[in-house]
Amino acid sequence: MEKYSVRKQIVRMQVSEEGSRREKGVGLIVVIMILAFMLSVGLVLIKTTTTGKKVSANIRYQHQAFNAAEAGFDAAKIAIDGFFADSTWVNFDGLTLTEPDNIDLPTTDGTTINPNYFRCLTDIQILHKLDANGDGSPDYPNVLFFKWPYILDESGDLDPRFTYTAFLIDDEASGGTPDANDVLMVCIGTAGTGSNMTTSRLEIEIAIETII
Ligand SMILES: [Ca+2]
Ligand SMILES: [Ca+2]
Repeated sequence: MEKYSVRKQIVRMQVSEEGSRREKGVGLIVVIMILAFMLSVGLVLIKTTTTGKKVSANIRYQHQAFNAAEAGFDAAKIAIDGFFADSTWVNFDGLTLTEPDNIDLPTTDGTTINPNYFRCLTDIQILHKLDANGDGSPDYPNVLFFKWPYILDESGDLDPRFTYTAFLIDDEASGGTPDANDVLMVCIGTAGTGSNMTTSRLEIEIAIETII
């Protein structure tokens, strides 16, 4: 009997030892789970913070590109006002962009969509098309401004990241009665360079106002 009871005790001890080992195991798993949870929360936080930064940087670039397009409109309007003031221009006839590849025509033959129509192209595609040889100057006439920098950086030099491009498009190129006294002004603003470039486009109808 005694022998049996001792054995039983030993068995109990073993059981309780196993129990405490299991508790330790559970504790460890809980700790690991908490750590994993904290780690995942940390990862989510880091991801959210980085994404947030990216989004705010994108919004900032969008604003800067839009500001650049607006600056392009202001500069082009001042230049055109000057051309009319000194009679260099009398109307918009022959001063709109037609090259390359009939960029002002929505269709190639009246029915087939022209893939080179400026509204079928992204801003970056238009900029590349206008300067295919990449020397920084437009390869075609009738571009009022091409990638024109206008903001000074910290050292007082023009910052190449912020530019505007402006040209005129015949607003009746797609049809309608030609009117040389009105035209569509297209302004493309850029912020950033290379693959980090953000662009913005403005299309504004302008007309000659006769002051009597
Ligand atoms: Ca060029
Ligand atoms: Ca017109």
